[in-house]
Amino acid sequence: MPMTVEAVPGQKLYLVVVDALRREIETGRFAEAQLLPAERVLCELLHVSRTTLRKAIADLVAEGVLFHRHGAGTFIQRARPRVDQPSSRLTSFTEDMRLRGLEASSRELERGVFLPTPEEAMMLGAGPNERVFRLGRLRLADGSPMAIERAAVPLRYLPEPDTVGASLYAALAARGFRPTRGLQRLRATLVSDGDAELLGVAPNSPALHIQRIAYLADGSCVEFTKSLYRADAYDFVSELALSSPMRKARR
Ligand code: 16G
Repeated sequence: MPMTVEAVPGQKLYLVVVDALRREIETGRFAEAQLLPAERVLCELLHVSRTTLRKAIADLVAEGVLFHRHGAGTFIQRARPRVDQPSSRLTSFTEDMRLRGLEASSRELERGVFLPTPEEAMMLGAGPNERVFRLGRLRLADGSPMAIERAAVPLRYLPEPDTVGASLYAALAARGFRPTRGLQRLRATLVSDGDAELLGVAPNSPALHIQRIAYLADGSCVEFTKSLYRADAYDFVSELALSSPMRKARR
């Protein structure tokens, strides 16, 4: 199917290419591969120069329609699941996605046993020589990147870290250490170049930085996790109620 583009006088050609590519993507032209054809092929198809094509692609990357994967090419961002997440429930990513009918998966970025960083030791209440299991993952829902999570768990709760499978909470539960209470701190941030590439967003896109400290029923700290959630993928929803002293005061 030809895709020749033409700019009317006064119109920038690369913007016409942006519209043409967006239209083709929306109608599912490249849907099967999710990979944009090579520059050379697109230039021939559209009868435009590489410079024009690159400018158009850069615009679509900034918009979040396309993303570059280093060494692999330019990909089409699939329609992203958007998730409402109640901020008061201590659930795991796997459970959250399952509840929404989405399939959770992960790409491991780091897995190993380390001496804790000063921050981890402080947050986990671990001694400086107590080793921690560290697990860094890109979390996906139905194949779309949602978040980067970097978790640290004192090794005493997971002495065989190699046995941790798809769900960290399932592994903790299997040993009787499923956290029962958590504290979460959430703030807005902008993603760095490296994290942007993993999340499939433009560098400096907005994101939610979340820090979770999770405890066992006896009050000991079992998890310290720092996460970076795509701002366009997650809405954190809080239920609000008048606190009891205020309720009494109103009677
Ligand atoms: C959630 C938690 C994260 C926890 C993970 C376990 C937030 C912000 N974070 O993503 O702290 O480590 O679940 O998920 O909700 P998993 O059991 O699927 O590995």
